[in-house]
Amino acid sequence: MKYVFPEHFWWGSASSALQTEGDSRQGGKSPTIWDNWYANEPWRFHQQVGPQETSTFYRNWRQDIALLKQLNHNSFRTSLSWSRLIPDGTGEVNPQAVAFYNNVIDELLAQGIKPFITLFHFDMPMAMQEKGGWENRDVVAAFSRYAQVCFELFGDRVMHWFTFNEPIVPVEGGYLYDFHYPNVVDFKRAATVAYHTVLAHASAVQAFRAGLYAGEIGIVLNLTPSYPRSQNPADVSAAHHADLLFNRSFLDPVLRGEYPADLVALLKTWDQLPACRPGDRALIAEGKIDLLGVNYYQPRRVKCRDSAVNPLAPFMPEWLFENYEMPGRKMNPYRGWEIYEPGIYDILTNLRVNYDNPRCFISENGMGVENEQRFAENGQINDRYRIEFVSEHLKWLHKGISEGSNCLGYHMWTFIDNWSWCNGYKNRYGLVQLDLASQQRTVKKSGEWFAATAADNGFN
Ligand code: BGP
Repeated sequence: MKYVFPEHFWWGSASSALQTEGDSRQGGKSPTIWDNWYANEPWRFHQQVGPQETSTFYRNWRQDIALLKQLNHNSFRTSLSWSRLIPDGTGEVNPQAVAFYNNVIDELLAQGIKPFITLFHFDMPMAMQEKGGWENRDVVAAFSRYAQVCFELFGDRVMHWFTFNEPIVPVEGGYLYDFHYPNVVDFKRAATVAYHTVLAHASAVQAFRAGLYAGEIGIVLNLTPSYPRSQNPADVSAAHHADLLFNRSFLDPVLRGEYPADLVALLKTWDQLPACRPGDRALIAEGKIDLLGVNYYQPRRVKCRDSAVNPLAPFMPEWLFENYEMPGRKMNPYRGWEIYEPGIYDILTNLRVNYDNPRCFISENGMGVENEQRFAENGQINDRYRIEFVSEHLKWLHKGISEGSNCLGYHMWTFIDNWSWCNGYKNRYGLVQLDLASQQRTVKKSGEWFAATAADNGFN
């Protein structure tokens, strides 16, 4: 069977500023939380390099955009760096950064590649974190002003904007599970950070609408379908709670313009509601988007708790459910994440049935692999596992579209092996192999496969 995708389908990949630009202290850029974390806490990452070691897109942008063209991309998402554009977070705009991003956007357009631009991809300027980061409501206004600066500078050419990439990740990593800066474990602070992120998103959307810019604005969410262990009501309720906390806490505000009533009731019950102000509701209602980016890597499998919680311990999501490893599940043997291709179809179906079928696209999907060099044949990585991973996901995506889902494209994570937040270069995701030391780029087999698929708008 041939899987043919709709006309004008977006084929491309995603990346982010900090993971690719390098030169993290050059060109007038100020440090982000990540630059500082790696500089100050190397004991956490003893074998890893920090974000200064990348494919150096800051200097290699022309060469890399030529490679995107070679891979038949018609669209490409990357982020702007707040700390490069406005080094102190709120003040003067850095002309060197403006020149760099103008070059990137103009070159993408010259090559027939639509620039999809994210405003914030995990990289909080240190200057803003010192003021409390997303815990401080003032950062909402600072972000909104940064967004307006970007719309003014680049809005004549960028037609697809995204306020945030995976806003739940800094909440989980930084305020719940201790794998991101600032390494706090406190649910109430996590809820405040999530709430302020939603307000920051809505303020940016409001400014975009007020400025009458061309094009559209959205957000990129990592949606993890939550599957219960069984249809037993306790397991189903556990899955519902996981969905509320990790998907719907962002999905409902941006698609429906309001929080789910049962999430609000849940947080009230546990005395975990963040502080709200008059006018917040109206602002959140203005944050409804034009386009949803869906990042999908793996599902969440949950069950009800087997044991009672300690009522004296601080509240955590795990009071409401437990994660569970489904026996016989298919694993990515090179990364440790479950592979469940129908999940992509379930997400699309949920959006179609329960959210009025929004315009959406798959904004990240991909397979991280350790020690990928072992699959090299005649100097090229023969990553047939990645081709299988992508084609199997695309089949389920195709099914979703054929049933009416309004999915407009598929972007892979990622174009070139890149630096990752907690893993450095351990897990490689690229369609193009990067030799970090020599900076040499070599297209992998999956890159050739992807280029052919994009050119044919489908595959057999
Ligand atoms: C997503 C992020 C990306 C990227 C990817 C792979 O959550 O948006 O920035 O890092 O995951 O994850 P990792 O590099 O941790 O394997």
